[in-house]
Amino acid sequence: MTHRRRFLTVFAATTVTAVPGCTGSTGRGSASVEETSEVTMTESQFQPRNVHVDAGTTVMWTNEDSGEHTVTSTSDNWRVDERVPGGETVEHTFEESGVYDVYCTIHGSADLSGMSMKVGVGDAAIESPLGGSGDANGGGYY
Ligand SMILES: [Cu+2]
Repeated sequence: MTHRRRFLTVFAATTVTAVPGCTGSTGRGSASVEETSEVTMTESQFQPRNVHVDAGTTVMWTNEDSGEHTVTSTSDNWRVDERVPGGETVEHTFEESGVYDVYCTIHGSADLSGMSMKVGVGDAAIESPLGGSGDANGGGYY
């Protein structure tokens, strides 16, 4: 008879975008995917903007600017909204394969324009890497 808590928030990734093959670069140097767990927030942009890590890896975001940024999720597979004051670092461990979209609520937007990035984990490949500063789909500051 109890209907409470029928709709629990799902935090873990339930949809895995598994694409065989490597998380390739498209050939455009500014839109490549880098194998690294270390991301900096520099001049109001994530560097690099597309990273890939193995499942279970802890990704660290270090704010090298003096002003505040945020690490905010905008894909359905996780829920994070963390303030990162200048000089500080936040981290998140990605246990599940998937592509996780991130933006800064101050300098970017949820459509991944402005300050934004993608994290590919495990078997999941980033199919459309975000461009570097100056590209049509990236770099614009808000
Ligand atoms: Cu920011």
